[in-house]
Amino acid sequence: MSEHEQMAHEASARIAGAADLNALEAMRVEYLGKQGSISGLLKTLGKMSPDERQEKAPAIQSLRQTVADALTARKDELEAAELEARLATETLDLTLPAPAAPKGSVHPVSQVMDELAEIFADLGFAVATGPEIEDDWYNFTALNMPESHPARAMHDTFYFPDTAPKGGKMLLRTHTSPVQVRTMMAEGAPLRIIAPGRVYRSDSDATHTPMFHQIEGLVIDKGIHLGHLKWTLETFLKAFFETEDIVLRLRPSYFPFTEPSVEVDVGFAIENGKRILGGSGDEPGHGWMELLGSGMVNRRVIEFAGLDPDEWQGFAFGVGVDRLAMLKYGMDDLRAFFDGDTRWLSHYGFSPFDQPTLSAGVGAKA
Ligand code: 2NM
Repeated sequence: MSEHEQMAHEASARIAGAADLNALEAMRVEYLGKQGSISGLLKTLGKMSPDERQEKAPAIQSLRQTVADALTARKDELEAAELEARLATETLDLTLPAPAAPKGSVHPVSQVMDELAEIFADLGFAVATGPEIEDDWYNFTALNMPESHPARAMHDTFYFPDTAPKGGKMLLRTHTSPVQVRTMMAEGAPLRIIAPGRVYRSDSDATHTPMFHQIEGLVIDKGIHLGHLKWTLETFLKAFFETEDIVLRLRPSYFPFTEPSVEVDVGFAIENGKRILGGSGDEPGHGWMELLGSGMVNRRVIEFAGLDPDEWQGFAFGVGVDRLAMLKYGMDDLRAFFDGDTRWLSHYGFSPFDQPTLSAGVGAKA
């Protein structure tokens, strides 16, 4: 065996036994680096005569090639072994639950608004909307509350400095009734609408927030009377609370926009200290809870809206959406509705995927 074959043999054996990639790199530098022993041999070729070089070069080139091949082969082996080791230790447990993705929920007010829209749609009511910044005339005058009317003071109105086109100041609507006036004027009669939305009154405590939600309903047709009002409210409340056991009490009241006006109470019982809707409020241990206001639309309002009150009659009602949500879903502090606390929302919020079964619907329990 020649001197170079001997060197190739020894180097190959050492390289094949390199313990890791660091040891292998040290060997590459030792043989093939700038100062390496094989590099040194290659440099001697430059100083030789052409004849001598022709004779010695093949053996040195062959040595360099053998060592380079050995280095590559061992490097592949060590890298494969390293990958094997990582695959063996860095396992992923695919049976672990995935981290929960944050998800939104439907606010109870939105949920109840949707439920109400669905129930009234079953009864043939369309949804009407209008501006929250209103003209004094639509919010008050057209609803039979002239400038000096004491009911205006009861509304704790937020006014803007701007003068309204029809006189008075611009304001934040105190109820959604101006939507009903606007719809009567735009569409005429007959009419069956609900007007849901935000309303504003300067008032704030545990049961009042300066912004709250209301739904008002309006039916204008020929020969409409209190019986239609009572049936409609009874049917709506039974569908909303998903029980046939709803007893109403209609009490005479006063609103400037209705005549006669009736306040509607619903009977409740007390179970484990909690009010449960159902039954007559006159039973021992029962009571009546005021739920909404309503009445036959005042003929002056029908006139203001441009219709002939001798031809068209109607009933109307108004109810607080936030209050309905509290009653149906057992929430006790109105202010929490508008704090935007995501813990409260994730506790009381609704899944958007439940929308097809919003409520039992009208007549579902009959
Ligand atoms: C209520 C009570 C009674 C009402 C009246 C009207 C309109 F525009 F048709 F005249 N809309 N809503 C009404 C009637 C509202 O809320 C307690």
